[in-house]
Amino acid sequence: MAGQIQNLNEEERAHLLPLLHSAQWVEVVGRDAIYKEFVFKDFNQAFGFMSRVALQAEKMDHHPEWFNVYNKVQITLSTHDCGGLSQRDITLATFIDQASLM
Ligand code: HBI
Repeated sequence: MAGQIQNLNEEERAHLLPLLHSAQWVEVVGRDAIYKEFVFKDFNQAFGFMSRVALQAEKMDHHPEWFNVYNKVQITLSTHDCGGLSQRDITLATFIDQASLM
């Protein structure tokens, strides 16, 4: 990836975190990351969702930390390259929310 990845600054956080919270993303305790749990009807729905997210993550070179059992998918987003939250996490979180509704 070209260019340095910047941590979200205070102004960006003040603007973006309330929007994420209203979409049920929460901040991870002890780590600069966001987390959300998705529950689907069954494993097929969960895995279809994961497939959509996987393809987008690969395009972005930005991969979720995630855990799946049956119909449940738990996702943590953070940018290792800057040791915390960046705009990439926000962009992927927005895509993930849309993919969960398909
Ligand atoms: N995915 N979520 C996330 N965060 C990263 O910093 C990241 C990634 N996928 C690939 C990637 N970084 C590469 O740039 C290398 O650091 C592996």
